[in-house]
Amino acid sequence: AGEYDVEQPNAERLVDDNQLVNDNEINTEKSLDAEDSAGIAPIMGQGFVSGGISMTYRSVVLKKWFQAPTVRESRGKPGEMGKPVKIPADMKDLMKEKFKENQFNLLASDMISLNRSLTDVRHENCRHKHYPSKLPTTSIVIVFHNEAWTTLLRTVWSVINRSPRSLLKEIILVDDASERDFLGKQLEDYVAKLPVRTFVLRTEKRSGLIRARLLGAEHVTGEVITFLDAHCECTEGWLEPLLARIVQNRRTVVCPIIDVISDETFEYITASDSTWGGFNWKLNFRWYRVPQREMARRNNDRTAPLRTPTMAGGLFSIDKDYFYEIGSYDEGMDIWGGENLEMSFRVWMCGGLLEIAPCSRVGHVFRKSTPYTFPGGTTEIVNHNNARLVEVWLDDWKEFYYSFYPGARKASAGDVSDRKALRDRLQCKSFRWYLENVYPESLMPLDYYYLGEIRNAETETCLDTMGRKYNEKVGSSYCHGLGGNQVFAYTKRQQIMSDDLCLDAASSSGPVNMVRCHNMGGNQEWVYDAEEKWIRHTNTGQCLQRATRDDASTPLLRPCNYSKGQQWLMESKFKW
Ligand code: UD2
Ligand code: MN
Repeated sequence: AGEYDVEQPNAERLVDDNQLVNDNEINTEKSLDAEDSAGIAPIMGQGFVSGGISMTYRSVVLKKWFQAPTVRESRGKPGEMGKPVKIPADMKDLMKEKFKENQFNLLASDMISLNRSLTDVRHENCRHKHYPSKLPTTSIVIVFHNEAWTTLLRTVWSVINRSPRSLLKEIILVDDASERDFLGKQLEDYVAKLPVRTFVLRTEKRSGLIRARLLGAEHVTGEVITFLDAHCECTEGWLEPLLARIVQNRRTVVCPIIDVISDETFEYITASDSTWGGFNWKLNFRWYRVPQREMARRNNDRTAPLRTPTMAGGLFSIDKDYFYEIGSYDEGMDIWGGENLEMSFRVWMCGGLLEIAPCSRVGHVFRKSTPYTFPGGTTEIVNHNNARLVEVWLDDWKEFYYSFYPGARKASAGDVSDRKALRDRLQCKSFRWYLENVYPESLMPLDYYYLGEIRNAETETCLDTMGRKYNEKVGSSYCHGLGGNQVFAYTKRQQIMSDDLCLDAASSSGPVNMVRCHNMGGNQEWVYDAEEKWIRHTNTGQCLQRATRDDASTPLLRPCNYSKGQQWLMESKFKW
């Protein structure tokens, strides 16, 4: 029955400073069944989103540990085994000050060893899996702009400490015009001494993460490119499950499960293994619960690779040649945003596969807001990237994006002819094909009669979600023609929907609520009579009527009576 947004992030678990969480019992179900969106779109004001070393690797890892310059300091340091760091009361001011530098608790990060230990958070059955003996080599590409020293180097050390050396070709750091001294020569000198070949590339001017990754990719000598953000921690056995999928099929793009490193305490918190990537009308990436049909396809094996409609974007492996065959990245995209959905649609529509390998787990520091500048304006840049994405890949469904978010029409996509030519050359399938075959649970309905405002003939007001949330009454207000809360789709399934909300009436006398769309008809089924202009609720046989004077902004159900207050016009300025 459709998909459900994953409730509330992990914040609750971290609130009580004095509470000692028993971290050896990491429960995949409970701890982060969470992450509304795993921190994606931090800038749009959207809510975002064990036992140590396993036997097989113990000797290898110990050896690596002795090569680490910080190993002697790591024992007894805060944060070991992924535990939260507690900042002493007299350091709270300093903590707040340092938080601003990167929008995470830098003081905490600086207290933790670069080599900190983590629990083995994998599902029990992952530990005994056999992978092909001949896996491809990979190069790790990490791009950063003004990253903190300790998060960057902890990312690097976690790769070195937890990847089989034979598979690790090199680590490529791409400095995207950072303005911090320590990321200059000091960084180069440091990485020169690492036990794995590591080097720093630098963009000439600020290029944004997309073009920075393209620069990194050019220098890859491994067979597979693995991208990571600069504030990650890889856990035991993270790499093999990614590479193994590419051996199976070189057109597979594979992501780990992205666990959460708390931006407040740096605690390592496991994420749910039953979420996949989706997106809403505004093209924000979101985590949703994996639908039953995909669970069934995997024979309910929680360790089997999971096909996901979209990826978060930062952490994935891809065959190097395939990366270029499939069109690498859109060079016309700036700074941040959009490239993850662009690549997701492209991979699926052009013959590839996008998966999450649940036995691969990598932590990432999700931030609530962005620490760096967006030269040219945050909204402008994200809208520009999204415009490129929708113009090339979304076909007719781009209207959901533009209607819902009319401000985005002002953004210029620039010249997308190369990307359209790529789509032709690769003979990619349509967005309809994607919705039908990859993502039938999408919030963008496959077939719909109407998309736009719904205006009452008598009051001239429009149905309006009023920005309310789930299970609240639908409202109506002055028709502003600005989309957003006043845009509804009337779908072939006879839903009246706005993003993930559907008009829903549970009884003939009760209110008309906005409820998470379940795609099963029932209380969410409405018949629009284009003659009478009625919106008739199938289950109760009643008609939607304008708000009364007592409750001025809440339309309700009443017996159908041919009054003007029951006439609703679906004929807005929007294209449909
Ligand atoms: C998520 C992705 C991120 C990217 C982004 C959409 C994860 C965990 N993260 O956002 O990889 O796909 O969505 O674009 O899936 N950076 C630069 N130059 C810039 C801006 C950023 O090099 O101009 C670096 C930055 O230092 C970081 C990486 O790019 O290492 C990703 O940026 P982020 O961490 O701010 O993005 P995040 O995790 O919010
Ligand atoms: Mn990140």
